[in-house]
Amino acid sequence: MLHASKITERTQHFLDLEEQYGAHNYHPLPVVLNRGEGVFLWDVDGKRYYDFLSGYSAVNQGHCHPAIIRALIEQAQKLTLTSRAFHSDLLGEYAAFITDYFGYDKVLPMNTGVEAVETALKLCRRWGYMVKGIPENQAKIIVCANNFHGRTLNVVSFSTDPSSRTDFGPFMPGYEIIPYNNLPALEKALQDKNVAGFLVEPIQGEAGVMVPDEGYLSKARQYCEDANVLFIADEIQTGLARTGKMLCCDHENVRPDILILGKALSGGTLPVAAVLADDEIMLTIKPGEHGSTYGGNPLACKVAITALTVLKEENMAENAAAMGELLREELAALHSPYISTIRGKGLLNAIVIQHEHPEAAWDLCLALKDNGLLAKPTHGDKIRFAPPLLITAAQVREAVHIIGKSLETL
Ligand code: IF1
Repeated sequence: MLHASKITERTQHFLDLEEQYGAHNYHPLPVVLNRGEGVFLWDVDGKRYYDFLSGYSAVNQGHCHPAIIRALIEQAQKLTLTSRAFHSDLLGEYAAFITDYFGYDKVLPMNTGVEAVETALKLCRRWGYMVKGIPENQAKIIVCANNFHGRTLNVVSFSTDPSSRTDFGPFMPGYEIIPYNNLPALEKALQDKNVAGFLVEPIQGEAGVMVPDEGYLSKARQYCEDANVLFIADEIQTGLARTGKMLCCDHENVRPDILILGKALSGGTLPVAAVLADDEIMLTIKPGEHGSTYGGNPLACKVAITALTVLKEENMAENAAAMGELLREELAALHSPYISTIRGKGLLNAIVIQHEHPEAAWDLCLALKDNGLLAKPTHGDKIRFAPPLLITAAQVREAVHIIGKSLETL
């Protein structure tokens, strides 16, 4: 252990409760938070932190954004859920708003990101059978190695991460895994006439913010079009201004056939996800063939309209682009011997730690915590730096100062 982190009695009390009564399905940093505002979080001892994880990009608009919270409170006092057995006055308004916002015929509203991914995969298979004419149960969907699309059994069926898959079998068939950022591999896989779709993250977040080569997305999209295969973009983490454009696909003017959104669609208030597509795809699912209890609930609709509105009104994509440049420049200027790589787009960034001590990235995150900044390693030696998109230049500089000071403890 390179860094003995300080844990107060109050913090330890909450850690012990979780340890005793909560499933051990996470290994969080030893910090207990009870307040968030903008780029900041506070712990139970009143200590303030820069949030450099943003709820894995669910809090792009900043913690407890006033307009989003106001919409949440107002709607929560009127009507929260009708189920889809009946109509509400907000689903139609939201559907018109979000389809205009992203330029698609229709939206299928869901809750968590993985539900939206499952929905997109079902739509893709339906389109494959009903429109492309693939023989029944022969549809294939191409995915990339080192993907992260969620944790349901179907989705982990095509994960290449042992910790997501081991001892969860048997797995769902019909998926072909190819290397990410590899056009020849995609071109080869697309020769199979039973391929219905290609599911891809425009940047692989969990893999450690792997940014593909310039042109990868646009050429992949073109190859799919030529092969009559649906290009499905999982923008759950990269979308909603995080990478400096409203969608990461916008950097290459790529319009996915199926667009998957989640996380910041609610500004971090409640689970809201969405699948957008045109009629030829969306109408392959008929009434009663798919849905969920909370999908499209009026509370989620109201919050999502506001969450999307503030992204544009507060120019968060432009700020993410500018602040991301500044962050990467300032990190490079540290000239730290322990940072081997700095990469990212907009405010989705990661550094790769090089140090003989295998726990160095974790220990650095403990030092960052003690110095007032929260971040967490992904896959061992990579640390994601993804603050809320309203961060200012002065705050970026202060955060990098904290990172520099913390690196010295290594
Ligand atoms: C965890 C990772 C990030 C996602 C993409 C779908 C989903 C996610 C590109 C599913 C969710 C979350 C899940 C959360 C941690 C976080 C994560 F580390 F797991 F991989 F961000 F990189 N597509 N990502 O990133 O959305 O069902 O969770 O709403 O499971 O630990 P969800």
